[in-house]
Amino acid sequence: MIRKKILLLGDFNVGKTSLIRRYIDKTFSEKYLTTIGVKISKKEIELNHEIYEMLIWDIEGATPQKSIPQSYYNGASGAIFVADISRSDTIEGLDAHIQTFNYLNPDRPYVIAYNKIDLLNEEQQKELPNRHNAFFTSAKTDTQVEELFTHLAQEIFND
Ligand code: G3D
Ligand code: MG
Repeated sequence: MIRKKILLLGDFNVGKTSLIRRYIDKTFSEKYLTTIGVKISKKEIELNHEIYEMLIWDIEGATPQKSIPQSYYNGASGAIFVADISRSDTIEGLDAHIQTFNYLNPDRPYVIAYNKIDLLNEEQQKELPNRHNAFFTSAKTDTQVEELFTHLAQEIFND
């Protein structure tokens, strides 16, 4: 079985853990690395009649980006960067997260989740940021969550 490590990155409270919970079905298993406050969730995905496994890494609590241990990044095949669409500071914060990841894991695919899309009204939804590989997700209403993870998996496993 081919197994790949995927990181969830983004500011505190944007919905990283909620997206993972929404994506992972009832057969998930999880493991705690309590020493560094990282939770790893496992998810199998079928692509082109093959089963692959994603190990999805998530940091517990409010860890400032500068204090994320290098071991979190080591060996990652891809990443999901999450912002809260209703909080511009978390959108502005994306680039710093992406830069750090690109520096430590050059040329790895990633996707962006502008999460909490359910909080925007119709008017606001017409003026969404336009960015490559971006998805407008809601962990609350289950919007584009499957698509987000599947797109990244395709980029990782189909290369
Ligand atoms: P984090 O892991 O990035 O820190 P969490 O974020 O997944 O812990 O979510 C932070 C808060 O945002 C939680 O609220 C969670 O319920 C809420 N949230 C996550 N995703 C969405 C979403 O798509 N829409 C809405 N409306 N809320 C969301 P609480 O109140 O439990 O702290
Ligand atoms: Mg969390």
